[in-house]
Amino acid sequence: MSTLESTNGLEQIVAADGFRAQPKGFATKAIHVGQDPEQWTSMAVVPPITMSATFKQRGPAQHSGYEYGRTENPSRNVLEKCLACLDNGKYGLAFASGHGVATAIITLLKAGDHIVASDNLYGGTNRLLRNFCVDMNIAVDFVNGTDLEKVKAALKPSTKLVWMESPTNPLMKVIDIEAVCAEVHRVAGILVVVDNTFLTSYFQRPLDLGADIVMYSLTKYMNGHSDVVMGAAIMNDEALYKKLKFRQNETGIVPSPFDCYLVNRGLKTLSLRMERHKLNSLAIAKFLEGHPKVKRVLHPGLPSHPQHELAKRQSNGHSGIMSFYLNGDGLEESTLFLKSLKVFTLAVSLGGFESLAELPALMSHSSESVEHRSALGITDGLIRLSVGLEDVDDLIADLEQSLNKL
Ligand code: P1T
Repeated sequence: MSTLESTNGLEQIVAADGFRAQPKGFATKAIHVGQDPEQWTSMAVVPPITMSATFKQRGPAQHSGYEYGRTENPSRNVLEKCLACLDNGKYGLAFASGHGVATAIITLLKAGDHIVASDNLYGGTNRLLRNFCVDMNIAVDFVNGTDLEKVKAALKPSTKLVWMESPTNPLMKVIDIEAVCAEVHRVAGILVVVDNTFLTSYFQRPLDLGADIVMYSLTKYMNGHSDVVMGAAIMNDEALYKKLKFRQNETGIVPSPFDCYLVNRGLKTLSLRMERHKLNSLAIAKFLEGHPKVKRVLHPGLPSHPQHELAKRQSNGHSGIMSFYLNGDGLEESTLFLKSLKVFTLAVSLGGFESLAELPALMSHSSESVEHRSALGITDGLIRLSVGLEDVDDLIADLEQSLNKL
């Protein structure tokens, strides 16, 4: 069931859960774009995996468009076209990991430039910005992205990049992407990068909200099967695409053709998987919110979430990622809880078919300083879940038996 609502004069379809309704055609695009069987002589319905590292030339510098596997690869091109289309973007580029994308984007900057980054990012991204950028003489300021005034105040004449995730890892803060982009773009020459890993193009399309680059750790939902490490960047601007494509080849941060095939296969079920992740995670969030051993649940689909209304306006739903604070904030309690889980696996990463649980303070965000973590609220009692596709009753029973141990 859906209704029409008007926000800022723009009509949007609202789904029964209050989020924007999914635009039509997503699943069809995920299954077909970039992979018309007429493109290859075999007419194979499944895009062939081209492992060849090099390609025959008819004469010197007379190649078919494919010259060398690092520069171009047919399996990678299939995936890149499909990824671009799913984000309503013109151009897609695949990289060897999510961090590979981030590194390639940073190489667009030069010494003396400045980055404004959200204070809550994946621990590894935070580390890359704090160490690598600073070593390259690129300054970085971290600000609370939910506070537009703070973002505005952090911009300098040397600012070239604004970097954010929404929702953030692991605190699930929702940033108003449209408002940040509008503010930042008042100044010419600053790129806004949105890491859309947590929601995927199925639930949120940052380019439509004004971002210049949307980036992914494809390792997560987009592949969805926890068997590939890969990343991607999607954009509309041709000049930017050409620069980043040049860097993709120049730095050599490219994925293997086989991995491209796997991610392309994963995309075929993205819409189905995300719908199930959404249902399972919301049921679990509601269960945890009513549990006496739980202090607070962070899930943008809950009315108690501080940016619940924004999340509904900005995205089409929420994935399987959520965090919660146990009543006791001690390591002993969180360790006992995590070690008692039987269906959830204690591991970093997220977005696969299987349910995972982890302790950000000691795992995904352990590279951040204690001061930074405690200022943000990444305490020893904060648990992050990646709710998978198992039967939700089994997942709830698992959480319950583990909470009962405390
Ligand atoms: O692992 P890699 O494919 O390089 O992606 C890094 C990355 C980028 N952006 C976000 C939002 C991420 O969550 C990650 C990786 N995150 C984990 C491994 C984790 O456990 O949070």
